[in-house]
Amino acid sequence: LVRRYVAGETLEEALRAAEALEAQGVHAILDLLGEMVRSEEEARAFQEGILVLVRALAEKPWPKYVSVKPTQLGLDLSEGLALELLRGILREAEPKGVFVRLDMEDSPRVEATLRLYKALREEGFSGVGVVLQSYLFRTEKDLLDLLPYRPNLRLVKGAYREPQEVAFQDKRLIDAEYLHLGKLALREGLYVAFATHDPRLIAEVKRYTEAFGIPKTAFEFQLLYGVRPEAQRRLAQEGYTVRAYVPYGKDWYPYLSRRIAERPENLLLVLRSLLGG
Ligand code: FMN
Repeated sequence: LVRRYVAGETLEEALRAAEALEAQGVHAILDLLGEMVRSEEEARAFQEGILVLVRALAEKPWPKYVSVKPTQLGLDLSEGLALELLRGILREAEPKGVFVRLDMEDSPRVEATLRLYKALREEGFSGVGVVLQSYLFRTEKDLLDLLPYRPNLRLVKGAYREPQEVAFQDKRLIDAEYLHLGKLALREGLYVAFATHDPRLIAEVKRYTEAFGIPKTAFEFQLLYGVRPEAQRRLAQEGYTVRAYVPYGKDWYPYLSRRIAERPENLLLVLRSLLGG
């Protein structure tokens, strides 16, 4: 079911997918699917699931990396709860060398997510990163505000449907802003994860970094599991660090809905897999 985009329902299946990626020189970002929880118990259960993941990864010889969503850890119930649960994850992850990426969700949650990131850094955690979205008008200012934290940054276009009051709607503007923000971050010396499948943007990042002598160790590419797998392998063969975002778990519906909204052709693939193709 939906196997192209989701590694499976269990941690074991996700670890097998990660192992297969490793064999191709691509590293995994493991993501226990879940978001927008409505009770503290659910948030705590997700924290426990993420801790199980962190402990399993600690045993692996590969680069260890997870993504978590603030609303999976109760952000909509209370920012304090999300901070407490994140802190608990970082206390285990950091000593085990597991990097924790705070995914960025929709625009009403951006401000609080940035506060969580800054609070964790101010508490002394360093193995945590943030995401910025080029479709939001506010993002350049957010990037400038984050500079003193020297963030490990993931740059994306943005996956949520946002109103025209807060976000660019035109793909050309979103792309132009993406490159503008990415180049600004690189010039500032930040480590940037360029998370996109867009061949034009990937080519421009390669061109820009080559032209300015920015080494391949100063940035990386990230793509989603099942999307352009051949490009993932090729980039890795070219000597770039490449990570694939590997979602697993039972809560796949919102994740797949966003993938279908991005590329309506994806619906066909999903229907085909539901029909047992
Ligand atoms: N979108 C978000 O809004 N927040 C995220 O945290 C986020 N993380 C992503 C991580 C990876 C590895 C990738 C590849 C994408 C992520 N996205 C995220 C989705 C992008 O915003 C975008 O919707 C998707 O990549 C399709 O656009 P593309 O043409 O750049 O590939």
